[in-house]
Amino acid sequence: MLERTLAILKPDTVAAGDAGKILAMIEAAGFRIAGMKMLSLSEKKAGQFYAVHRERPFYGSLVKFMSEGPVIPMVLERENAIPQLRQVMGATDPAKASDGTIRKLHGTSIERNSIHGSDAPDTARFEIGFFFSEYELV
Ligand code: 3AN
Repeated sequence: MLERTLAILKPDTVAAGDAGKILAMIEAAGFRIAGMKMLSLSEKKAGQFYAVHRERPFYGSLVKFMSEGPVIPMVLERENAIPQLRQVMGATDPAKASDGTIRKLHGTSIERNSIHGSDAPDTARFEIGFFFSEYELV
């Protein structure tokens, strides 16, 4: 089934100048870019995006990280986009991510792990709507 997911190239990726390399990996993995933009998240917006993690000990630090510089949110489309993107991303902790994955290649810690990808259809719907309106998706 053709599916859409939300990815975010995180501030570490953009600051390192690695956005293009990661985009190339995503396209090579068969995703079509249905929407893309660059913006800076305020701490308030980052906090809203990660509201599900509000009670976790790393929430404050995660919100600071996600608002420290520009990010590139994008909507990606392919068959089984949600699990397929998570496979290309690799495990949350780059140290545990498989060889050749984005996080293994570009992540530097469990927090500064280069890329976000939605984890389920309901979160994908929420996260796509968080950044994009219908007319911005092609
Ligand atoms: P994933 O992004 O792999 O779905 P989540 O949803 O558990 O992982 O975590 C969301 C984000 O929170 C991660 N991408 C990472 O930046 C950060 N994070 C997760 N676990 C930790 C942790 N133990 N310490 C610091 N940051 C974390």
